[in-house]
Amino acid sequence: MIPLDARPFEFSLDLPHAALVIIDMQRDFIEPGGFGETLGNDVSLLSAIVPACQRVLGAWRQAGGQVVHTRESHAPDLSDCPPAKRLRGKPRLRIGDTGPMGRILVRGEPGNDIIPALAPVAGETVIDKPGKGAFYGTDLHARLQQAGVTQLVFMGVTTEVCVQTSMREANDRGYDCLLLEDCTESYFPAFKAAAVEMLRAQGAIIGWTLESAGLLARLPAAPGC
Ligand code: C5J
Repeated sequence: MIPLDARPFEFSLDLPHAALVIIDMQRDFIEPGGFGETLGNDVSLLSAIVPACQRVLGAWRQAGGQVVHTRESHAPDLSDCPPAKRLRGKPRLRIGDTGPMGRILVRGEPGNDIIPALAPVAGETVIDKPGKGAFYGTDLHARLQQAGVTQLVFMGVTTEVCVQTSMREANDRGYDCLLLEDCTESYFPAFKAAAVEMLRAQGAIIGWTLESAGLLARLPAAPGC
């Protein structure tokens, strides 16, 4: 066990039984012209966390840890996108419409890819999820159980939407969840701050939080170290 000085109290990282879960670090959310921007958001806020996410991903891989990437995405015929999701609000482009990076949030389109800086490598799990949560409509829970995973370390975007939803789903399924505070971001800084507070409140009711430096200082340099 690796003791981490997390909040609201110590998190004992069991590296062989932990997975790093990177939520939706996709071009559609992080680059201009994607879904995030069509909703009226300033996407530059999100790209600021990429270097911190890269450092953690690199160290986690070096330590031999398991990695899961998620993509919020829909089938080309949008059969997994309920009208309540597609028609909500007044974005410039809706899910399935064609934008500068291809069809918005559609699998296989350039905008739906994970950003090159955090691209998955062979052996890592990639989950396409039609909802906000990583467990809804996916086989993630079965895959994690198969791999003996009991702890999840979260990074990604956006904090109060897909990250928080996924953490809550994971908590209800019995996983211990740790959120890396400087490796998650929202288009709304106040929402990020509130989400981080509420997740760890009441004795880690949903999970723990930690700045990534606290994890990087403790990860072994190579598997088994
Ligand atoms: C949103 C996400 N914000 N990945 N998706 O629609 O948080």
